Amino acid sequence: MNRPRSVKGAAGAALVLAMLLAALASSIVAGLLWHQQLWLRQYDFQRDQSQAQSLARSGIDWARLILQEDARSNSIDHFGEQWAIRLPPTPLENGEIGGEITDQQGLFNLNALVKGGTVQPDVLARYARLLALLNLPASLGPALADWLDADGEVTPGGGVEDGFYVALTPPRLAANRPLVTPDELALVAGYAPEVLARLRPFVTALPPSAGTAVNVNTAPPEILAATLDGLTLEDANRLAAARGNKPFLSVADFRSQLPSGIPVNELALRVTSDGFVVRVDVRQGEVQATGLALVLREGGAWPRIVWQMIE
Ligand SMILES: [Ca+2]
Ligand SMILES: [Ca+2]
Repeated sequence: MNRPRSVKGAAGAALVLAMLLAALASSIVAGLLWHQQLWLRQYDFQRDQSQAQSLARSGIDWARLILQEDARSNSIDHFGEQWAIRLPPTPLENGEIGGEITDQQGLFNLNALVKGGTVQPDVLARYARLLALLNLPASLGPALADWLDADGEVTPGGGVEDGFYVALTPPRLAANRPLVTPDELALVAGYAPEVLARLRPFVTALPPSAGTAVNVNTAPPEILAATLDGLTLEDANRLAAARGNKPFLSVADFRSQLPSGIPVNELALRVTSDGFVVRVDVRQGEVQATGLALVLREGGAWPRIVWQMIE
């Protein structure tokens, strides 16, 4: 017996509606589950991220403690000390932590080129020797001096002031203040990426309070040769190799091992370090965090953080 057409149509519509409702219900459930999973994943991510960042901060404080203990227990600084030992990635709950403390006092302090707003000719001469040793253009010295100094007068030999920078796209002005990090060199005339790559291992940006003298126990041979006019790179290499077994105990000790006839400015040399860069790498779950800080030892005080980045 045939059912009336309308009843048949109604049953068909009901079936389609039921199927639609089932499909909607399952997509709502799937959506809810997906949202819940997303929420849980976001929760995990945020928890891991905040843990990783707080571990990076703790790592920097731990490095400060190592540096303070070192200052208490001895009066020279060299690569044979505890602070100089790199911590390889070390497992901890839900991740790992590693890091290193890098001496900055053996490097050329770019900010020393200018003191009280005025270019220091002796420091500029040291920088010129470093640039020559690295086969970099001599004009980089005056260009940086003008970037740092307070006046608007162009330093001879390649200096440029605001007139050069305002003509750039986008225009800018010379900073006329010390660098916070050497990365700012990228803004200075002539400091192209390939120049920075060559220069970066030898330079730092310490605040004026860290002084301008370099630690002869940690300075790369190029810095020793640049600091002491007349010292060849070959002699500097020999001095650097010798200190590996026996660090210099004093500037006089270092001086006694120099070839004869090298004029020594004792104010440019030291056997201690105040400035250090601390780097801490942390992983928590799938989240990575890095802590980076410039730390300064000042007397026996708790080492000061000059700047810090956690990301
Ligand atoms: Ca020490
Ligand atoms: Ca100037």
